[in-house]
Amino acid sequence: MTDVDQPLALDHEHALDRNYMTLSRHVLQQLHSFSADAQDLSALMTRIALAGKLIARRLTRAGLVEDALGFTGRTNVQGEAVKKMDIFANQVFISVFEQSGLVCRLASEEMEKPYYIPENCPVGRYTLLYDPIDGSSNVDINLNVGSIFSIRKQEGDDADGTATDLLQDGHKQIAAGYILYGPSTMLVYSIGTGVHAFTLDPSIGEFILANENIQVPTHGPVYSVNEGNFWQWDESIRDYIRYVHRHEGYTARYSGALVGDIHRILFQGGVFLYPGTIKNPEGKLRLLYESAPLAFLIEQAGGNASTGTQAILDVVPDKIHTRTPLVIGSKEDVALVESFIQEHLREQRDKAILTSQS
Ligand code: AHM
Ligand code: MG
Repeated sequence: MTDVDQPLALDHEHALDRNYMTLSRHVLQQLHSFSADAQDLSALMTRIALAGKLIARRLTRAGLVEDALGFTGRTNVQGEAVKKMDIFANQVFISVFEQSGLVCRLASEEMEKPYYIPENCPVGRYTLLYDPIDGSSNVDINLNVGSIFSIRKQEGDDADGTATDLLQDGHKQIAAGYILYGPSTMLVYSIGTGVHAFTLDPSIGEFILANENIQVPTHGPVYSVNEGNFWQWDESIRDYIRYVHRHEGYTARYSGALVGDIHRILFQGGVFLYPGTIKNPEGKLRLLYESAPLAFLIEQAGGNASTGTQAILDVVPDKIHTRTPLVIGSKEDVALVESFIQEHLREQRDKAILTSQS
């Protein structure tokens, strides 16, 4: 071997020694199977990844192209102002699942009713639930946003189009995750075999495995909450916040985009809270598109998610746009918030007993 060959040989080895694990291969590997169900899940994840790439591309050019930034002038089913990127991203998910043969229905926080793809329905056995752009108020200021997704198997033929089979608890999810549009685009998913993160390599257009079997620390320093709502909360939540103010080792982080805040907590530990307020006793976040998928993910990573009094995954919604309070993150930190809530409930019960006796 000549001296000239040597560096070339080394380069070649280095190119191969990082195992470029793609998302679709990873899904099949996780399931140890090439069964029809495994192939379906792999195909579903590949389509979600495609939606993520299309949205990421639009976001990176949002300041340069017409009609990417700002509001549409319309409000959605929850009465919130709709942004142009919300509509674009919502449509991207629909488009990538049309002609997929996999998904019969898509339900998103931007659509009042599920969207049916009739040509898929005879064979498409899955429903995709999603928040196309989570934290969309960040779009116009070029900060991170995300997409959240969840997959459920369709139960029954839903002939009357009421989608009542979606009104079931979060244990019915077979996959969930998010795409984070930050300095790089990351896709984090779980199909019930742990939590795995992929980074988009734009030069080859593939999501490449970055972190496998992520475990959320049992405790972390971060508490992530919109403290502007302090006087809107129940006293128990105010007491928890007073507690973290008075104890060392806590630090506040709040980005205005749930996906970014959860991503930080997944890797570094801590707790995210969106409690009920006087105006919205059930909080802001929607169970089927936000809280339940993230609860599925965080539990797979060894963390916890709760309404404060009930596990998020046990909550049965009464309509598809149901909201719930959310406390999610490291096990110990979620338990601490819950302990403040329990303490207040005990005090209220004791007071009620005393009043009834007097
Ligand atoms: P969106 O999906 O309509 O953007 O709303 C959800 C977002 C979350 O990403 C974020 O945590 C929260 O709303 C922020 O709300 P607030 O501004 O009330 O703190
Ligand atoms: Mg959202």
